[in-house]
Amino acid sequence: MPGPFTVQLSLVIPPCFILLPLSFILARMPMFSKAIVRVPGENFADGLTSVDLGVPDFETALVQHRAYCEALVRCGLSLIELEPDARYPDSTFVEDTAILTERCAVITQPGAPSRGGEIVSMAATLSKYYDKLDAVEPPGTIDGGDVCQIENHFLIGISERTNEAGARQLSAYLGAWGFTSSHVDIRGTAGLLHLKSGISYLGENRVLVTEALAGEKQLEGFELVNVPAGEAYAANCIRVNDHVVFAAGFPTLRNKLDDLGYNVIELDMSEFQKMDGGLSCLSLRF
Ligand code: CIR
Repeated sequence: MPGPFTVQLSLVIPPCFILLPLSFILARMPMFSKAIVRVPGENFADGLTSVDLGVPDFETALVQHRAYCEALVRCGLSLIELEPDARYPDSTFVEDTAILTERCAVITQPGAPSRGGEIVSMAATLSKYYDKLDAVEPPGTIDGGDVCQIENHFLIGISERTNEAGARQLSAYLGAWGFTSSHVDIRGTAGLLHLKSGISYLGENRVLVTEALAGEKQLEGFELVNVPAGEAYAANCIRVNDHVVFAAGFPTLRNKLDDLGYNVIELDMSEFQKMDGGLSCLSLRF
């Protein structure tokens, strides 16, 4: 029989908090043990892009992707490597197809029609690692690139790819697992495909941010590391356990990270940049 104390607790604390171990509730940077990656297919250059940097070279993209995979292994991750999928030229950008956390997994609803089918194989893969998969449904759309986890809080960008309905669905799923979230409208911010094109969480209460997003109210209270003008592409980097994986060719920001004491692994991303892809979008880490 539950005593009066138990009854009182369940009245004031949402059930998800009662079920979650204390370690989940304490703020901390998630530690990752695995990453899902997908080798680019030969028709990678047929994917979507909004930049005018030329056509990517497939062989070079393969070399860069291999180096990316090796970097994740160096960070302590074991890789789940998916086969190229020629039906979806953008499918190497696996991050957009799911939101993975240490508690739950949500299949997205990619905002670009040509990418919608990518979620099918991702759901099949993730079902091997998560007991239950939530999924954002139409008319909601959401790309993983718009979702930035900051400890137990998620910033969700409303963008050309992610609409309000999709963001609301994701917030509801995350809320059920004890996470909080808030939405950031980036539709008026030039040059940002996704929220994480302009922001990365480094851990230690520190956010890397481009000038365009630096005044964002949701970032008050964080230590902001400002991305210099001309190095905006490097704002998309990933903290993976004890390392920060970072795009090569952005020396001012690289020096700042060194000065802050991060263990930086630099990678050449030129061929992915030509297709609007950043470092985070080439993997799903969990
Ligand atoms: C696209 O436009 O969907 C791809 N060419 C690039 C996606 C990059 N994804 C990401 O930054 N999360």
